[in-house]
Amino acid sequence: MTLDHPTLAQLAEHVENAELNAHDISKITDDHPEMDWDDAYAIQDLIRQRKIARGARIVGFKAGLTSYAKMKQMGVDTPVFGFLADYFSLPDGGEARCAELIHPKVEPEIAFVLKHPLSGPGCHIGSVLAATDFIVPAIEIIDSRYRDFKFDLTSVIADNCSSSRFVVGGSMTPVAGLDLRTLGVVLEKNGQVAALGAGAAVLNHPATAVAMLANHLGARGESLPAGALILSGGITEAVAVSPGDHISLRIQGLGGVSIRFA
Ligand code: 0L1
Ligand code: MG
Repeated sequence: MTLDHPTLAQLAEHVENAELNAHDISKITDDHPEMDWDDAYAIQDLIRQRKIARGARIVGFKAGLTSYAKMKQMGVDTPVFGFLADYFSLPDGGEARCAELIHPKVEPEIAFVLKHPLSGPGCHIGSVLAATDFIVPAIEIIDSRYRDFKFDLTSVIADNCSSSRFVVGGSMTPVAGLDLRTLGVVLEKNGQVAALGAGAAVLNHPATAVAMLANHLGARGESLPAGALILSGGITEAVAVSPGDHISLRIQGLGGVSIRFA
């Protein structure tokens, strides 16, 4: 930890205001190059507390940078983690308002809903599958608050890992008997295939990302509660969207989900 509390609080306000007012900012490490991971998660925690103090509910968590390609690109060997507030959630087939966002991109993901709490350390794929109630297809809308999506790792963690909006499909699938690694994923933009993938693109198995999230929270004295929704990570590269775009996702055996950008 390198920053004092007033600086962390000022940075949390600065980054959250960029989100709430949909304006971009330069990455915060430009002014605080000494910032470390603990500072970054402390800023993210302060943003979470600011939202809770204003009456928002935390409905879940997410793992980001979960593909080996993206981790290599960022020079890290672990994913990053963020939280999901209630107002991030959009209805299936509904509308995302671009005026509320800066430069949104979409990612196809498998979302887990837990029936039992999960706490690390020591969480593994087996614990995650045993604690999972069902999975649903999900489109995550990421929107870095940093100009041109240019950031380093600590800046992006402080910015709640670019979390912005998400939409989940309504077909609940139990995990028993499913091989999540081989589920095929088709993401379409305006009726054209925009990206293709399979579940194994996320850390070889999407439940690994959930286990790592539980272990990350456990190290900080937190856990994943029953009922939490967890976005396990982008299965393909993120696809940029603009007003007028229609995005639909189909995941083999899990059904589909869609969103329009207005
Ligand atoms: O959900 C994600 O994988 C995003 C993590 C943060 C990095 C980015 O904005 O691409
Ligand atoms: Mg994501």
